[in-house]
Amino acid sequence: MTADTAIAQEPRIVTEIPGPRSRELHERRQAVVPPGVHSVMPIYIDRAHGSILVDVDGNHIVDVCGGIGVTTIGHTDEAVVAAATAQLNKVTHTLFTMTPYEPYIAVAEHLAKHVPGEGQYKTLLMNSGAEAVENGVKIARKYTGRPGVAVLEHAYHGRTLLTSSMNFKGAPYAAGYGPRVGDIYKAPNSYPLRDGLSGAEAAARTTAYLEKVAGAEDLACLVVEPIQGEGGFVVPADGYLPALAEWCRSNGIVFIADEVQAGIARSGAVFSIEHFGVQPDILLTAKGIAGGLPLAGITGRAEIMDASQPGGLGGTFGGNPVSCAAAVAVFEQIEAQGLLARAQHIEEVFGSGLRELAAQHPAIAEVRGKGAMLAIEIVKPGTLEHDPELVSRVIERAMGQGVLLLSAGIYSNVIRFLPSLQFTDELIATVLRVLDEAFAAEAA
Ligand code: PLZ
Repeated sequence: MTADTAIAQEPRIVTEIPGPRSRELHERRQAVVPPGVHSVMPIYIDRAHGSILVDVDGNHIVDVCGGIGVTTIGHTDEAVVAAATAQLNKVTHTLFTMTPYEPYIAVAEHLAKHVPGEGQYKTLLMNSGAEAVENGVKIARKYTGRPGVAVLEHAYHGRTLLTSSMNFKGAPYAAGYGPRVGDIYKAPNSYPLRDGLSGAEAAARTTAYLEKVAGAEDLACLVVEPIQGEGGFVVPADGYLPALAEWCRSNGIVFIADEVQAGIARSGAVFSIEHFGVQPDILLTAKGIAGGLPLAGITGRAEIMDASQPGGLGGTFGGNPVSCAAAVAVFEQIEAQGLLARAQHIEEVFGSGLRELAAQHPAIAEVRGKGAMLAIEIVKPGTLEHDPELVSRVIERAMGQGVLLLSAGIYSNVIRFLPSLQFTDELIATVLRVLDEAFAAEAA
């Protein structure tokens, strides 16, 4: 079996949405899958290629979500499928901490090459974004000998017990699963649309808060998404991240960039932190790194990574050979397919189209983001009041036209766009037209 490259890269709706087969599967699922595992769109997918999902009813859906920023390179990219298939046929598992293999090293080399910073960088591989965050915190604690974990308001870091305690949004992620993990401090972030602060002012507010509430000398790390993902694609004001990094450096705090959503070419740079001129001590990757297979990286300065004792780090599936082979292909394809330029092109075309929409529809308060990580924040016109109902109605209308969109933001007040880097100008035009019609219909 090879990838279904024949899938036409356009929307095609042939049944009601969800269609009869999706509804049947959804019914079947109720008996065996708990409701805590909620699916935003109960449309069951059969196959996919490039930027198109084909559901079990034969509907072609334009994927502007990419499994939340995972299929950055596109669904079933041929090079990724070939590399993973070849590895699958060679060896699928040995456990790197038992009897290791080369692809793990190759991924670590790619990460070390791309992470912005001088000196030696080393990588631990795990399976998921949350595990990357968990291990980043462990490693920082071991290195500093301190307990405290600083995070920012509006942040999202995962669903394990530690990471769900780090998320800004307690409900639904941590509610009912307590006691929550202690020694986590949630400091104000930079949110230019809403706080009106310069980067320096916002950073001073963040660090003053942490010095008062946590005490800098108690902090092992500050974990920051350079561009917040679930929080609503919040791009911090210029100078904010460099000021935080400098403050961390002068206080012996490990600066951890959570690049799980923004990383791996999505933002138009391999890592989104590059846009801000910051060299992180530890950089976390997952999602897009292996083109859809589970893999996560914790890449840090050698001195920090080397502080952990042999046996302190790892896990059965961490750095699975098939995932590693896929990740190597992803890194190779970033260059071979000019994916950074593709992301920049998407920012230009999609971004300017969204700004045109914002000029016509007063519910769009702001267009923001970088590369193929773009968003619009939705408000009641003339105010900064959130309008999550409008967000969900626009998303529903788009789905009816075969365009899969996703919300973001603490108040579900943002529509985010995470197209693959294969997203064509025609598809961008389709999404813009569908949005334009949806906002016009809602305003009528
Ligand atoms: N850090 C910045 O965006 C995952 C959540 C999907 P995992 N975000 C999408 C869902 O509904 O569970 C994320 C992230 C950032 C960490 C994570 C966690 O990554 O691979 O989901 O564990």
